[in-house]
Order: sequence, then C-alpha cells, then structure tokens
Amino acid sequence: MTSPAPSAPATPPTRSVPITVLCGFLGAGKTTLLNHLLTQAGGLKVAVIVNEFGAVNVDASLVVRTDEQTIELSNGCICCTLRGDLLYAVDELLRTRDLDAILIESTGIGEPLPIAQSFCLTPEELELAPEAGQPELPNLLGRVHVDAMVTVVDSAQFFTLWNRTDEIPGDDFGRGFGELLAEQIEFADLVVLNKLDLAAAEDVQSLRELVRITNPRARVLEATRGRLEVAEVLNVGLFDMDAASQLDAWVAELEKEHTPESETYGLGTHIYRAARPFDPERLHAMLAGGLPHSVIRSKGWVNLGDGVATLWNHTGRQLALEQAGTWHRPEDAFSEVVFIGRDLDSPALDRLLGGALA
Ligand SMILES: Nc1nc2c(ncn2[C@@H]2O[C@H](COP(=O)(O)OP(=O)(O)O)[C@@H](O)[C@H]2O)c(=O)[nH]1
Ligand SMILES: [Mg+2]
Repeated sequence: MTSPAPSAPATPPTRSVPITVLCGFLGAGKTTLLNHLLTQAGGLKVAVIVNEFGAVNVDASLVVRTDEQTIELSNGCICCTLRGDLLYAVDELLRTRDLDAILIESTGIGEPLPIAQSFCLTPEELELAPEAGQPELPNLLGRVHVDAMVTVVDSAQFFTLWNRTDEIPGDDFGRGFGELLAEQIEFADLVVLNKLDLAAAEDVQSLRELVRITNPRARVLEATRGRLEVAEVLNVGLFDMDAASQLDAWVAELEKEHTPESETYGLGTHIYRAARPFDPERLHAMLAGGLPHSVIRSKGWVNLGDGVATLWNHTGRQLALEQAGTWHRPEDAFSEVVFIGRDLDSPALDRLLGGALA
C-alpha cells in the first residue's frame, strides 16, 4: 500500500520575479532595446518601469504600448531621490499582476549600484523611511531578485563622451562623463555594444577590450537597434552583488604579480609602483600638464606622504584625487597606479610619474 500523496499547499510558494535593469548614457539605445524586447517577449508577462530625470517623461512616451502597463517615475533618479517610489512601484506590480519579469530603464545618469541595492536590502538597511502620510515602505526581499544589470553603450559616441572634459550637466555628484561611463561598464553583468551600424570598427574593438580589462566578468553582446534575442537579455541569471560591488576588481586582478604587463589584448596595461611619496606640488604640476592621450583609464593609490590614502581615479580627460582613508601604518604607504591604454609607453609613464616624487 502506498501512502497518500501530500496535498498541494493551499497557497503556492511565491515566486521571486526577476528584474532586469537597463543602464547606459542618454541616447545609448535603452528605450530602443526595451521596445525590441517587449515586442519579442512572446508569452512572457513583462512589466516596465521607466525613470526619466526631466520633468517631461519623454522616455515613457516612447515605450511601445503593449498590454503590459508602464510605470513612469519622473523628476528624479531611482538611484537616489526616487528610491522609495521605486519600492512602492515594484510592490504594487507584485500585488496586482502576475509577472514573469520586470524591466527597468534607468535615467542616463543613474548609478547602477544603488539601484541594484534597492532589491537586495531591506528598507531599513537602505536607510529609507516613508515620507509623511505615506505607507510603510515595502520589503521586496525574496519577492524579486536582480537578474542582470545591463549597460547599453552607444559604440559610435562612446570615446567622444569618454574624453569630454566638462562635468555632466545636472549631475549632483559633479561627475565627469568618463567617470559615469566607467561606473556603468564596471558594474554591469551584461554590456550591450549598441549602434554597431554607426560605430567605427576600431572603436568597437577598443570597447570590447576596455570591458574585458575593466570588467572581466561581464558578458558582452553587440547589437544594432537593440536587436538581441530575448533569451540573451532576460532571465540570464548573471547578477552577483558581491562580485559587482567590487568595483576595483580589475585593479586587484592586474596587481597580481602573474599578470604580464605586456599587451594582454590590443589595449595594454602598465602598473606604476613607488614606495617613496609624491611631492604634492610636483604631482599637481605634472597632472596639470595632462596624462599622455594614449592612457584611456587609470586608477590606483597615491602616497602624498601625509598619512592619507589618496585614490587616483582617471577616465578620459579627467582625473580625480580623492582622500579615501588613512594608511594603517603610515610607514607602509605606497603608490600603485594601473594604466590602461593603447600603445602605452611604459618607460615614459614611469619617468613622468617618477619626476613628481618627493
Ligand atoms: N543608427 C542607430 N540608431 C539607434 C540605434 N539604437 C538606437 N538608435 C536611435 O538612437 C536614439 C536614442 O535611442 P534611445 O533608445 O531613445 O536611447 P536611450 O536614451 O538610451 O533610451 C533614437 O533615435 C534611436 O532610434 C542603433 O543601433 N543604430
Ligand atoms: Mg530612453
């Protein structure tokens, strides 16, 4: 005799709905990709959240109308001021709809990390509190998960933007274009090199190499007008918060002794190291003259002999030196800067930096 089969639970276990976040600079092709995915989604029930920075929600009006509803969050950024609204919006979707996926288009200047965190932490951990008269902030843990952070790149304009010397208008953090583009690439699980039809072949090649060096764990896809298979972008299960938060994984990787300093790909890397501190004035004078244009990206630590650990973060034509902490033992302070570029002249870089030491 067989025992009776266990009866089905009264309420099926709640499924966690995958969230795909599209990041990438203004005009990169996020809405185009999103529309393509919606029209190709077949039977998948996909809800869309579009975040537009300006007062007029242009992007939401450009999203193709399907049966699925589009939620528009405007006049702020879901990575900061609209974080609470994002939680409410997702909660409402989960309570009212049966969904297979949620697709979020971030603003062009949105930062990927805090958006991803919104789905990995409780409202308390996010240090969010409801505004006066607003309901309790919903806890989304276990009900949704980030499937992939996708960064769409305009392959034709990328290096022009990267090399701009001005700051991004309207950006509260005073970031430069290169800094934002680097952040978006280095945090992504999936990088879509879009606008292949407009891009020069060598720019596409440089982009592939830049992603491979600065974010080796990212999957890279190439597209024109976002025409990718749905299965390549949705439900890919690529997100990994721990790996993604290690923004400087590439610096750590290149610092490993086994990494040859020769050309790994078409782009080369070079590491400058010094135990002797820099002379702050000489360093600033040297930097005022600019780094060689062959250097695309550089990052590392500099020792100015003041006990402070100073972060060197350079993209394109902009370099930021930021006090990021103190050395545990000032006598252990060192300088180590990783350079990425094409046809780097390593001895010239060593001479340039060496000339600024105290
Ligand atoms: N030629 C070309 N144009 C594209 C491509 N992808 C998007 N576009 C156009 O670029 C503009 C900006 O695209 P959009 O998706 O709105 O960018 P978003 O700001 O990232 O949402 C639109 O006019 C698109 O039609 C592409 O691969 N090739
Ligand atoms: Mg858009």
